[in-house]
Amino acid sequence: MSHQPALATPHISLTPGESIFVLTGAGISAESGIRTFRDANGLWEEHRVEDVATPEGFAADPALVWRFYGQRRAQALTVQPNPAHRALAALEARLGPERFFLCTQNVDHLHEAGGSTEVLHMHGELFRTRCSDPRCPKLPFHDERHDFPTLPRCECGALQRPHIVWFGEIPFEMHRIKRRLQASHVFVTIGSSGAVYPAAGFVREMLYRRENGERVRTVYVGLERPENADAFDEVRLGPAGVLLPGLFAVEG
Ligand code: BV8
Repeated sequence: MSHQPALATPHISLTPGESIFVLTGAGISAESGIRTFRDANGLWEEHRVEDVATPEGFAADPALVWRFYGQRRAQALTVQPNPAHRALAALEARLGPERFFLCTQNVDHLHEAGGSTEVLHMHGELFRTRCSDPRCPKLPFHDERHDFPTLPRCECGALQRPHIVWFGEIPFEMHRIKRRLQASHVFVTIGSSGAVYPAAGFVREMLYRRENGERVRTVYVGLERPENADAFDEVRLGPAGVLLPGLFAVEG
């Protein structure tokens, strides 16, 4: 396993027929001005993210949780995608949906704003709201409200909640994620500390495939070594907005 970022080959090359699974975290939006969790932790009303981003936190103080998400909506409305988002959109356009799969842990809209057309938000989306009652038939809807003088309620009478996967809840579309993990040749994580599961465990699925004799490659791209660095073939250190443009070389 080469961890020599300075000696890493210049490109991540994709030969004809090879497919890629890209997992992104808060680090890819950092250069757009969106706080990562590592620096957001404890900044939100002196609460840890794990405290306000849980069903228990919402049940205990829904007004605090709506303030937390309202602040993030307001901030996200002021930012633009950065060259890293655009580089992934260009790669998607070059490879097409069969060979390129983008799964993000981020709840912001910057991948779409940067031109990505198929984005799997495994932890939900900041600009969508849903009814907190799982029995209510009303579907999640686009919502840019960020100031809540009174708690928002569904027509059914139940509180509305952010359409976000909180700690202790099951991420969305895990079956589709697993299928693409099983089918991809190259796995790249961009800007994630590797602290949150199951996302931080995806790279190990690739290692299991290699132990079964499959030829797979894994690369981490980010500012610092992630907690799961040892599971990657390569760790490339640097800002995503600088490293991503020109990182991929598609052959044929
Ligand atoms: C689940 C929505 C069961 C909220 C989020 C004990 C041990 C292990 C696991 C657990 C445990 N106890 C509980 C668990 C499970 C728990 C978990 O992992 N907890 C952690 C805290 C220990 N996980 C869950 O509860 C998940 N659900 O497990 O259900 C299950 C699962 C599968 C199947 C069946 C049952 C649900 C987790 C989802 C929680 N919701 N987001 C919101 O956004 O408000 S997670 C949230 O935190 C983000 O979405 C993101 O995923 C995560 C933060 O991670 P990162 O994205 O990595 O961000 P971070 O700030 O940490 O790192 C940024 C990185 O970027 C850094 O490395 C930095 O160096 C780098 N960077 C900075 N600038 C740049 C850069 N890189 C490049 N360029 C730059 N410019």
